[in-house]
Order: sequence, then structure tokens, then C-alpha cells
Amino acid sequence: MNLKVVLVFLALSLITIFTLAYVLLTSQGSGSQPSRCPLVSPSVQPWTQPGQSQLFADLSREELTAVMSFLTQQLGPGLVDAAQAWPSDNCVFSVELQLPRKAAALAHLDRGSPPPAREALAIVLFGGQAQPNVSELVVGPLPHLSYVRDITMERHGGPLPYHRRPMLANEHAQMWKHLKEVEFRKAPIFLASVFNYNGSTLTFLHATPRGLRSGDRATWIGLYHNVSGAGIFLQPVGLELLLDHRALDPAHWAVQQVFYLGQYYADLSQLEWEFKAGRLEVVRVPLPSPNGASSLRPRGVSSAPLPSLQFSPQGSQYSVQGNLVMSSLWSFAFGHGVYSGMRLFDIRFKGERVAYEVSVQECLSIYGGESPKTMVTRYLDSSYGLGRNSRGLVRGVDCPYQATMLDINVLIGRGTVQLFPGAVCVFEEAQGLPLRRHHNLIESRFYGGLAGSALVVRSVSSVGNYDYIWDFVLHPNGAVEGRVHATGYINTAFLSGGEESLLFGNRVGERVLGTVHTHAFHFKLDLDVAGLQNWVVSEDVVFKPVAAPWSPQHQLYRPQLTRQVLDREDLTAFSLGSLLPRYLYLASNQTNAWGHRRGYRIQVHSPLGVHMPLESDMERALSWGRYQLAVTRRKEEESHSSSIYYQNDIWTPTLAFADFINNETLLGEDLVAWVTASFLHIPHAEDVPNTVTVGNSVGFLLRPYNFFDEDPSIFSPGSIYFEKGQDAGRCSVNPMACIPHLAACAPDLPPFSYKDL
Ligand SMILES: *[C@@H]1O[C@H](CO)[C@@H](O)[C@H](O)[C@H]1NC(C)=O
Ligand SMILES: *[C@@H]1O[C@H](CO)[C@@H](O)[C@H](O)[C@H]1NC(C)=O
Ligand SMILES: *[C@@H]1O[C@H](CO)[C@@H](O)[C@H](O)[C@H]1NC(C)=O
Ligand SMILES: *[C@@H]1O[C@H](CO)[C@@H](O)[C@H](O)[C@H]1NC(C)=O
Ligand SMILES: *[C@@H]1O[C@H](CO)[C@@H](O)[C@H](O)[C@H]1NC(C)=O
Ligand SMILES: [Cu+2]
Repeated sequence: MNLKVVLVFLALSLITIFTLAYVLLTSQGSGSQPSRCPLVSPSVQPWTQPGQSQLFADLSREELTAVMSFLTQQLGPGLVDAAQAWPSDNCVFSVELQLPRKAAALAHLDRGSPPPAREALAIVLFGGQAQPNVSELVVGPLPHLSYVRDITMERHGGPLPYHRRPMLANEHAQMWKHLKEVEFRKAPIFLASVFNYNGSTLTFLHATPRGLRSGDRATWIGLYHNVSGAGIFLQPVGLELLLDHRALDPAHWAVQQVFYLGQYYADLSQLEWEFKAGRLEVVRVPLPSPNGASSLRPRGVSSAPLPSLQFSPQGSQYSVQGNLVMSSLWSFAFGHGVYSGMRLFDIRFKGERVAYEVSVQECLSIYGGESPKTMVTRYLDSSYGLGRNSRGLVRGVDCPYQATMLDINVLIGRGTVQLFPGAVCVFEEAQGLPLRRHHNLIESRFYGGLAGSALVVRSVSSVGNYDYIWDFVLHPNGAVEGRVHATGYINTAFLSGGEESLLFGNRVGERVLGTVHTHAFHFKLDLDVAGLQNWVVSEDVVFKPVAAPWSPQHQLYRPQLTRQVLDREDLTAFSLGSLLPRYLYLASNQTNAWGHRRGYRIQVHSPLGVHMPLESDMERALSWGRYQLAVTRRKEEESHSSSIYYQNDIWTPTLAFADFINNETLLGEDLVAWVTASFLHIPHAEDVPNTVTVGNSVGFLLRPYNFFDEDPSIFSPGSIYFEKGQDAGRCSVNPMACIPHLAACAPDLPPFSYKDL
């Protein structure tokens, strides 16, 4: 090493040392590490004592396990774990909370009666008997189980024939095995040359319902290219097969039809034969690249700045204990049905109950297309399980980074409990918009406002291709909002190039048609507006001509109110597309300070959706979709608007929603409002790779209407007011001015962890 190099090295070292020392000293000089903000992500407190909202809490891991072992004892040695069961076995398919009856729940909540027995609902598949059936068994009481009660008949008005059963893992896997090992062997050359099939590059999606009439179990199965790391939904290859799997013994299953490029064939050997003879027109579909159109791998710059964070410098304003969420304004209990998904109970504003239950009932999509799989598809996602298909949410993306993440436990499709860590999140949503504000420019100069901030509970159901983001949002003015955003992959069909293809959607890839479909969501809103006795009131306005009293030769058109109590169910069922009264609310006979009936107004936030024609033989099962809004008298026997058994037998609904509407009087009754929010989706280029949430949101809003004497948000802690002559920059005048001091702390961010892939 020569001297020059040594000197340069020494000089560089000195500069580095000085720089480091400078940085260290100055950073210390300007104040030490910012202190930690108060804890902002309240961790979930376990139950310390049995509280009231435990009535609605999902069964815990221990409870599910206890029910499972009790049933195993009771149902005898023939019982097989659902994960291993065949349709010809007996197995417990699912266990979840059996909701208490409302009267018993209220007696406990409001009148101190002992809590109703905590019970479980088990769906049992009895495949191993001469007359197989599906049975619904109520098991109780937890924690010391002693009885099993068969409620199938009372709940469904008759037995549940076995063909209505949900699908077992084995049946599902065997369907693919059958195609692979029996059918595909009939067309090795065709499959290899046209689709590059090598034994593992194809996979399948089912259409449901499975057939054309009650009793059928024959599924159209579409084939898709399967490459690691990419969604299959955008990669149809154009081949579809109809597999009859009605027989409980898979040895009797058979492919009945094959569809390829607009033609129907008896089976794959026919295709193979015609292909080899050079008579078959084919479209060769190359294997998609793992980084192709269906990939969600980032394609832009990799080191972009992170999105902005929201944090609460003074700690969050809510707490979570078990399934009970409380803020200074709101409290509610939540649950997560394994089939029906998110539900809230006993929603109270400042201690007063506003709704007993707000829940998701069904999530439907109806597809159109040229291919048989597409044209028969009517997905009823509750049967797949909106709760079963929820998974851990990702901090900072699915929910604000500091959200409280809650785990859910499910028991379905296998005999053991599955934990979905962080599948529900609770957070405060800073809306970046004032809830209210006024800048007074006339006479006195002052400003008053309140930042919009709501308490949100969210879960996401990833049912196959789609992801539905379910939110219940509680606002500081007493409003309760429900909304669902659709995102994820669209379903597609192979674009055969036929004239008619574009009648069913837009081309979104080389050989890919984004297929037209509807989305419809049904919500149950069991409001209790200042008590159980409620009335439905509509208000609207008409323009009436009036001669100006002071100048009768001039005519004015004056809006004036029309008010009507809608006293029968037939008057409160508003079909899709009909005009809703501009104001529709549930009222109590209590009055507010101004003598008006205390009420809650119902608003449906939805564009005009699409419903199945009434002539369709499956319409009755979907008949909730006829109505954008219906108010009915509440009954225990009418607690669900849909059924998980409709998916596999959509032609013979046992308790159709339309029958709930039977002209009963609604005066002073306990009422339930049922809301359909729906939209038409014509997929387009920008739905690839994923549909975005922007604009794909529908829901409802429940708003106080003379329920209070004034807007209750005037009492909200964060209200801001200052007037002329005051220094709005002073913390003592304007709490917002304190933020820079308060926010000098570093948010205490929970570590990022994710365990649910
Ligand atoms: C269904 O099968 C179970 C188990 O064998 C039986 O107890 C029940 O009575 C059956 N239900 C009906 C409606 O036949
Ligand atoms: C089939 O092809 C895919 C993609 O080229 C490859 O990853 C896979 O290993 C192949 N499988 C077999 C059984 O050859
Ligand atoms: C599809 O690809 C994934 C990932 O490579 C693989 O795990 C899966 O088994 C494949 N499916 C089928 C039906 O071969
Ligand atoms: C409200 O209705 C209930 C039930 O119909 C009745 O018992 C009560 O007296 C009514 N209250 C008022 C203030 O009218
Ligand atoms: C509903 O009841 C009212 C009052 O009793 C009656 O006038 C009306 O015809 C009924 N409507 C239907 C569809 O039965
Ligand atoms: Cu869609």
C-alpha cells in the first residue's frame, strides 16, 4: 500500500467519524427519541365475567370441540370425520352458535332474567342409512351438554332430502379425480396438443346449481390453466364437462356431456377421435406465464413510499372485550356465522338499543354466457360460507394498520376447529371529511365543526374468485351503515369467437370473455326503535298549486308533505325498480321533545339491480331479490331470508322469502326491514387482473329521524368551536391546535404479523 492511499483512507475515515459524531450530537441536541403515544390498538380483552353480549358470541374453540365430542358420543360409532367422509357416510358437517330466541335474549338483557341456554346448531349428514338425510340438530346447553334436539322439521317445514346437502371435501376431490383418471385418459393427444396438458397444468371450477331440476346433482365443470402463483379465473381453456355425481358411490359417476367451442359431445373420446382425424376445429391455448395478466405481482417500481397512516395520538376511542365492542357512543356485540358471515346484535347508541340484529343474509350472483358452465351459474355464497371463506386480514391494506384484529374459529367440513387469525377487524375510520361544519359569515363570525370519524367492523369473504368486503359502520350522529365492496377476480369464459359472444360481456384477454353477471346482497335489519312496537311511516312531497294569498292572480307551486302509516306487509314490500317513498322510517309511539314519533329512517344505497324473472323456476328461492326493501312482522320462524340448501336444490325452496309477505298488519309490531342492495356487473378491461372496490359498493343506511331532540353529535368530544377574536392557534381554544404537540409521540404500531396463508 503506498502512502497516498493510506492518507486518502485516513482522510475518509476522519470525515466519516466527524459526520457520525455530528449527526449523533445534533440529533440528541434537538430532543431525544419521541415518546411513545398511548396504546392505540386495543388488544382484545378476553371475557372476564360472563356478560350479556356473550349471548351472541360465536362458539369458542373449546365449545366447538365439546359439541363435537358430545355429538360423537350421541351419534354412535358410525360417525366419520367430515374431512374423510364420503357421501355414503355419517358425519357432522358443521357446528356453530344457535342464536337464542329474541324474547329470551331480551328477557335477559332488559329484565335480568337468566340467560337463555347457550346452544349449538350442528348440521349432520346421514349418508350411511337406507334413507339418507340432512339433519339439523340443536345441542345444549353449553358448557355442560345434555341434550340433542332435531329441529329439521320445524325449521324447514319438512325433511331435508340428501341431494340438498353441501359438498364434502372428498366428493369435491373425487370429481376432479374422476375427470383426471377416467375422462382425460380418453383424450391424451387432444389435451396435450391443444392445452399443453401435462398432468398438472389444468384445474377446474364448478357451476352451481348442479342440474336443472330438484334431485339433480350433475355439475358443469369448466377447465382452466393452472400455473403457480396466478389466479385461474382469467385462464379458461374452453373445455367444459358435465359430471353426474348423484350416486353416493363414485363408481357410478359419469360424464354426460362435453362442451368445446360451441359444440356438445358425448364424451372426450369423441373429441379425441375427431381431433386425430383432423376434423376438429381447435384453438390452441398456450400456458399462461406466471407473471401474465392474471398475476397480482407488483409490476411497477418496487420501492415506492408507503401509503399514509392514520393514528390516534391520544389512544383509540373504543374497546373490545370478547365479541363486545364499545365506544363512548356505541356498543354492540358481533358474531360471524360460518355460513351467513358478519352480524351485529344489540346495537346501542348511548346505551339505548337501536337494533337487535343487523346481518348479512345472502350474496347472490347470476351469470350469463354461451358456455353451459357460465349460463347455469347462480352462486349463492352463503352455502359456500361467508364466514368459512373469511381469512386473516392484512394490516395496512385490508384494514387501517392500527386496527384491532380478532380471530375467528370455525368448525365446518372437518371434525376439528380451524382458527382464522385476524379475520375480523375493528377500527376507527377517520373520514377526512367533516361530519358537520359551519363557517358563519353573516353577523357573528364563528366556526363550528366536527371531524367525521366512525367505528367500523369489517370482515372479507373470499368466495372463489370474488372478495366481498363487509363493513358495518357506526357514526357519531346515531347512523348505522352497512356496505359491501366487491373486489377480486372476475369469472370468465373462453371467447370462442362466435357471433353471439359479445352479448355476454366484454373481451378482456386474448381468448377471454368477462361474463356479465349480477350481484345482489340481502341484509336483515331488525330495528327496535325506542322499543319493540314500531310502525312504518312514509313521507314524501307533492307540489300543489296555490294562489298567492296576497296576490291571488298569481299561482305558486308549493311542495307539501304527504304522510302515511303503511299498515300492512303488502304495502311495505317495495319491488325492485319501484319508487320508494323518499322518506321511509320505522317509528315508535314515543315522541321526542317536539312531539314527533321517534324514528329511524332506512335508506337503500344501491343502483338499480337485476332480479331473476318471476317465471323462472328458481325465482322463488331467490324471492328476496324481488324487493329492494320489505318490512315484515318479526317471527322466529322467519329468521333467515335464504337457506344454504338452496344452492344444491334451487327449485324447491322450503320457506321462500316471498311468503313472509302475507299482508299481516304492522301496527305497533316488532318489525324487520329486509334490504336488497344489488348491481349489474359487465366486466371490462379494467377488471383485470382484479375488480377494484371504487364504485363497486352498495349498502344501506339507518339514520335517526326525530329519534333525538337534536343532532347528538353536538355532544361529541372532538367538536371544534372558535370565534372572531379568539386565537384558533392556541391549544386552549381549539383542540386541533394541540395536535402538533400531542402527535410529537411516535405511534405505537403493533408488529406486522400474518399467519393465514
Ligand atoms: C334423518 O336421519 C336421522 C338419523 O337416522 C333420523 O333420526 C331422522 O329421523 C331422519 N329424519 C327424517 C326427517 O326422516
Ligand atoms: C407441467 O408443466 C408445468 C409448467 O410448465 C411444470 O411446472 C410441471 O412440473 C409439469 N408437470 C409435470 C407432471 O410434468
Ligand atoms: C394448481 O397449481 C397449484 C400451484 O402450482 C398446485 O398446488 C395445485 O395442486 C394445482 N391444481 C391441480 C388441480 O393440479
Ligand atoms: C305505545 O304502544 C304500546 C303498545 O301498543 C302501548 O302499550 C303504550 O301505551 C303506547 N304508548 C304511548 C305513549 O302511546
Ligand atoms: C290485505 O288486507 C287488506 C285489509 O284487510 C285488504 O283490503 C287487501 O285486499 C289485502 N290484500 C291482499 C293482497 O290480500
Ligand atoms: Cu362482479
